[in-house]
Amino acid sequence: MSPPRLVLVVPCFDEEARLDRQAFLDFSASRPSVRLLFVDDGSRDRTPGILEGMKAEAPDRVDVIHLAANQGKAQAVREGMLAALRLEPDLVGFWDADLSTPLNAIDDFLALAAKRPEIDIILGSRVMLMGRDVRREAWRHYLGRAFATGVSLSLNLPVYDTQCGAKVLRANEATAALFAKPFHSPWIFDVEMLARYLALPAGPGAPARQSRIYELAVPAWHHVPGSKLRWTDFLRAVWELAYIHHTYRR
Ligand SMILES: Nc1nc2c(ncn2[C@@H]2O[C@H](COP(=O)(O)OP(=O)(O)O)[C@@H](O)[C@H]2O)c(=O)[nH]1
Ligand SMILES: [Mg+2]
Repeated sequence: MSPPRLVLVVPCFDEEARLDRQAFLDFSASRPSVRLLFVDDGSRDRTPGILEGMKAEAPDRVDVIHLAANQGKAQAVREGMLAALRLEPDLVGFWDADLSTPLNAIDDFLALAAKRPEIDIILGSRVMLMGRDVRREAWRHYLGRAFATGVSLSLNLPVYDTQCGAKVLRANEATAALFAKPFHSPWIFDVEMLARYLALPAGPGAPARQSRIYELAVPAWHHVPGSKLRWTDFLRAVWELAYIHHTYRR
């Protein structure tokens, strides 16, 4: 069997009520070059059984990893990405289980990765542009804008949205380095991942790291109820941003 072109990691914590198993199975049947790798993050509900059922239905397209205890999204994604890289695909990525970003958006990521070989990191970005269908809760949108501005200043990076749960990376040494060690910022590991990437040497003759990150405005993004995030988490995120700035930028 040839290695998959993309391994997509889907972290799942207590997702029995939200997981649209059929949407994932239909998607994987229609994209043979994509392999789905679910990480059950110590779920206490029926998520583990649902994931095993999906794997039984599509054993060559679906993998499942079970973490014994809940570790949080950062570590669940990290474990998934390390396992994904071991399959030696061209691309690895992670995607929120609630499908706030619909799976068919993957085609835009694949097209961009093919067209721009120098790009290492493609960040899904929730921008309300005409012709896109981006529906966010107002309070999260505005807090998110304020936070993104903080990230932008702190990393000195013109980034619009670091927190969209849809990201694809080229599988290479640089990407492996991003996930080699556990993240220190469980709430905004996406930002820490970018800070780690920017801190890597560019390599002789290679374009600057910053120019190898691309934000892709997703065609659709819908707020899905059931998020465990509260507005107080914004304060934790700000604290973690200060940590990241201190550790990686100074
Ligand atoms: N909240 C939360 N999500 C987790 C955890 N571990 C994995 N996840 C997954 O992370 C993704 C995002 O979760 P969600 O609650 O929708 O966060 P939000 O979209 O940022 O509000 C989902 O795929 C979750 O199943 C965890 O410990 N807590
Ligand atoms: Mg969500």
